[in-house]
Amino acid sequence: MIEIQKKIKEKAMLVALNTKDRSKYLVEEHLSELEELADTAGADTIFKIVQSRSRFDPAYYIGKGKAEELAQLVELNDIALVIFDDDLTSVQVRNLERLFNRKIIDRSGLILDIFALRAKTKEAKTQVELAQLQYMLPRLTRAWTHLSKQYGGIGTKGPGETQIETDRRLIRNRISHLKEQLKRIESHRETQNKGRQKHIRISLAGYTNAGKSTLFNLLTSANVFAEDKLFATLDSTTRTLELKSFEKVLISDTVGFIRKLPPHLIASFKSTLDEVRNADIILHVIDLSHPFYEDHIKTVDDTLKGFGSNSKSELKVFNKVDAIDDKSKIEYVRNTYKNSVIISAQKGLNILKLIDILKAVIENSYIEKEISLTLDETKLLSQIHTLAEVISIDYNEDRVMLKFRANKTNAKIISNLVLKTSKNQIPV
Ligand SMILES: Nc1nc2c(ncn2[C@@H]2O[C@H](COP(=O)(O)OP(=O)(O)OP(=O)(O)O)[C@@H](O)[C@H]2O)c(=O)[nH]1
Ligand SMILES: [Mg+2]
Repeated sequence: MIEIQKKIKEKAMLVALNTKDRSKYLVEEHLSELEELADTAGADTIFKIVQSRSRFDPAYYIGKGKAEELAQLVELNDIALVIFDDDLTSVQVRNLERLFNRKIIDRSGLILDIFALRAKTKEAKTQVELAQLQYMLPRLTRAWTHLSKQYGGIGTKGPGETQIETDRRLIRNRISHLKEQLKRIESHRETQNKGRQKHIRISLAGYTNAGKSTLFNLLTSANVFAEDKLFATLDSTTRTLELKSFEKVLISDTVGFIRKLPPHLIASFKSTLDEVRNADIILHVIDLSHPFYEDHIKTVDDTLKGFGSNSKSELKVFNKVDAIDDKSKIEYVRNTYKNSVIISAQKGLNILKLIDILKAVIENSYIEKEISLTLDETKLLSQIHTLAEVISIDYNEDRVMLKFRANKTNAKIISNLVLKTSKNQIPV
């Protein structure tokens, strides 16, 4: 994490491959996204290099001749780090480091650095450190083999290897320590969430920089940090959304996604992403002004699927319409994405429509039920209160009539609870 401080204003060269299965246009777009990432991490991009090649080179990622040519360019221009758009194998990193004699970073490494730079809370810091160490572990050989080869003549090979083993052991210990810590944070969060079970939960999700935090602030008058940089938000913040006729609706803003998000990162951000995973409704925010917004939608959909989101419904929110001149783009979105709304969070355009649609979706997610309990079964009442909004309770002589409103999952849980306690008939 200290690394990043040093990287500020470092000159960088970005390298990508245009292999047979990729279009030139897409490779260039990926490279400009990599430039944004580099900028967020504090690096100055001096060169962007694309090599056309039928496939990756197993030893150098790009061709060896090209690598040698670039190494000279790096030397001549005082470039401090070389960033590759795809993830490199440890062999490639080692070979490239030797050839360039510079820091070699791949896309995952860069994203991890940005997360480390952005992490503010203890939870986010722990999550990032865990992901960083897991990423580092298999790559640990590089520096030491590099050094032991370099100084091989004076017999440092043995101590070098011992050092790797020591480092590996230390890292493994730290990883288990961090995992323990995260478990504790997670169980604390679960306790916190218990009180929230009965409320409808909405989660904002989307590609990084789509405008999630801006929309969140607008809807809740919160003050979440929003910025035109990638990964401004790493934690989740939950607030109440005031909607007339609903007791309480909770809305959360959380970390954004990007293509090729390192799997370690997704795994260690599990508890943060649980907000999204367990939401009743996902508001999928999309930056409509981005030329590749449809690729972004696909990345987000795949990422959500990838970590097993079990949200019941999703509404696509096309944001930044104020930055669109092309009317046909808006028309296209209207015709293609049925379950969607087009807004500007920054200019407050179409927000009332968004709220109306949201109310309808919420209405759909809630179920109202009436059940009759024997006096003995009233011991379930406190549990029911945590799972549902109780609308009314009428005490008769030997029975209690209970009217409640809950999301579909909780309504089912309550039905099962009552069934388990007795052979009560539940009117549907
Ligand atoms: N033109 C325009 N810009 C917007 C709009 N909404 C947000 N932005 C800008 O887009 C940038 C990113 O906004 P954020 O709200 O930080 O985006 P985010 O999705 O929370 O981003 P991360 O937390 O980094 O994933 C900021 O510079 C916002 O001012 C909009 O409706 N129109
Ligand atoms: Mg944000």
